[in-house]
Formats: sequence, C-alpha cells, structure tokens
Amino acid sequence: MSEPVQTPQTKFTPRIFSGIQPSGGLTLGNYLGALKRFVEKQDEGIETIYCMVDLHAITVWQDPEKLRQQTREGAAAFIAAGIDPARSILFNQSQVSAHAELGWIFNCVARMGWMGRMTQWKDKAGKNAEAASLGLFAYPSLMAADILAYQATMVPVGEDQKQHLELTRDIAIKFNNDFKVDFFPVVDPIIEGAATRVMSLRDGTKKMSKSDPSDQSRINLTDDSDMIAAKIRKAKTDPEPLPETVDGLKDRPEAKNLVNIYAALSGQSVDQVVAEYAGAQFGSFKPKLAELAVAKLSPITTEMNRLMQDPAEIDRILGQGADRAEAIARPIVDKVYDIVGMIRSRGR
Ligand code: AQP
Repeated sequence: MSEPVQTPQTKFTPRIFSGIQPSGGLTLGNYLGALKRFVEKQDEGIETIYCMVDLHAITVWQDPEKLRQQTREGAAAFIAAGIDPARSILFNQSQVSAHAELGWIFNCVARMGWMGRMTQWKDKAGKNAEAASLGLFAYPSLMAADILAYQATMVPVGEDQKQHLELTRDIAIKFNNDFKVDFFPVVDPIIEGAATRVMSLRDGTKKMSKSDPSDQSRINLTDDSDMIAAKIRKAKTDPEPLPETVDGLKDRPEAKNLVNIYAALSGQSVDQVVAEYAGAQFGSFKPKLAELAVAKLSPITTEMNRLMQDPAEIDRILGQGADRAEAIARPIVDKVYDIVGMIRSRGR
C-alpha cells in the first residue's frame, strides 16, 4: 500500500453519507446501528445524504420483485424513523450512475489483496468463494464510491462496517497519491452509542442480520407488537440474574446484548440499565425490554405501513432525492474522469 498523504481536511464541506442494503427487511440492528443515528445527524443540521444501496444488494441473489418491494420498504423505514426527505437527500443508488462509474475507477485503484482481507467477504463468501459473485468481492470498492462521489467527510455506520471504511480511506489516499491531487477526503467513521453491534437473539456471538435464515434471530421493523414480545421472550439467555456491574456482563454475550438493546432504546447508558436491573431475573427483565421495544418500534411500523400504501409516492421521493444527489455527484465524478485522463468532449 502506498504511503498516506496528509490531506488538509478543512477544504471539504462537512457532509454525511450512509446507506442500507435492501437485501431484506430492516432489523432492529439496522435501526439502532444506523437509522436512529442517521436521524440524529440530520437533526444536528449537517448536510445528510442517505441511500438504499440496491447495487450492493445484488452482490448476492435477489428476486427482482422482492428487491423493488424491499427498496420501497427501506425508504419507508427511513421516513418513518424521522428522515425528512426535504432536509436529507434520500434515494436509491442505482438511479445515480455516478456510483457505478466511480466504483469502476476505484476497482482499478484498490488492490485484490485489500479486498481479500475483508472479513465480510470471508464471512459471506464462506468456503465456496469460487462461486461468489465478483460484485461481492468488489463490494467495498463500490462502497468507497458511494461515499466519495459526494466527497462526504463523515459516515455513520455500525461496528461491522469499520473495516470497509478503513478501506475507503485507503482508496482515497491511494487515489490522491497516484494522481498527485488532494481530491478525496479521508473520511471519518462515526461509530457511536450503546448498540453499534446488535447481536442475534439466538446467538449472542453473531450479528443480528436481515439475511439470517432464522427469523427468530432478529426483530424486523415490520414485526407487530405480539411478534416483538414473543421474540424477546424466546431470546436465548443464560440462567444467571443480571449482574451488579457492567463488568459482570463479560463472557455473557446474550445478556450483554439484551442490556445493550435496552440502553440504546431507552437512551440510557449501559451502566444505568445495569444499576436499575441489578440482580433481576430475565423473567422480569425481558417483559420490560419487550414493552420498551414495542413502545419505540410500533409507531415506526405503523407509519411504514401507512407509507407503503402509496408506493408511487415513495418512488417520487426517491426520484427527487436522486436528482439532488446527481447534482452533487456528477461534477465530482466528471472531475475524476479528468484527473484520470479520460477525454470528455460530448456536447462541446
Ligand atoms: N446488527 C447490527 N448492529 C448494528 N448495526 C448494524 N448494521 C447492520 N446490522 C447491524 C448497520 O446497518 C447499516 C446498514 O447495513 P447494510 O444493510 O448495508 O449491511 P449489513 O451491515 O451487512 O447489514 P445486514 O443486516 O447484516 O445485511 P445483510 O444480512 O444483507 O448482510 C450499516 O451501517 C451497518 O453497520
């Protein structure tokens, strides 16, 4: 890897970009690790650009009709959670071709070895990497393009995306070095809060994931109150009561997960939750957690269901967002072509 150049970050306008794959229905993990924080960033008044990354979703097989449905449902989740399409830019990735164009350039900047080291690639390709799509291997390169097509400076994500963001930084640095420019910002990941890694309800060592084969492993944003309560009731735990201190959660992944979820949903610190429930049995903690989860999630689910009644309106919002996104990304990607040495003579 080339030596990093020190780029003066002050020249870039503070701008947030982040995305979610419509590779399934969104989960409590996506909500706490991403959506909830996307809304906080929007409300801090920073320019925010949010995207349903449908090109990423097809790195593994997606049924076309379901993909369309999941993209609209994801957009509905953003809006229901508090994203205002007038203040934030909300769109789906494939409507702005700058992502794919810059993704290709970055495929030529990034190195095979960098991609091969990504733990998400190893996890998702599994033992049968030969049969995985080329797109899955190059996933982080397209992700870097998503961010850098807007010269975004900050990216709120869950813990699982940290490595991909480090690679985004490496790509920006290598591009700047290779072409002797100071064109791309070296982005800052924003990984904050009590629930940067929400774990499966069936296995506290595995991330809660929308593509987990077990529906019992996750809370979906479309689950109704009874389903949420039932999943929490059945969540795997150990036989011990809740500990007196946070240290007591060490080596108790399932207990730790439920406490973290409670803290993130209630806006309390993990210490406060542990202090409140010290010595409690799961038989009494789980109903409290279920009550809290239903109180926080059911208004979002209700609003999502309302929005989903009018898919044309969701498509209109995504289209308008894409126009606004395009207006920012087009000149940036045109400049990249120029830096790389491509002739751009159409319409002259
Ligand atoms: N369990 C999680 N805890 C905290 N944050 C999470 N995120 C995902 N799962 C958790 C965050 O949500 C954002 C969008 O993620 P994504 O949809 O782009 O892809 P992912 O991280 O691969 O999420 P999934 O649910 O596991 O999707 P599949 O199953 O399709 O791979 C990111 O900011 C992510 O960190």
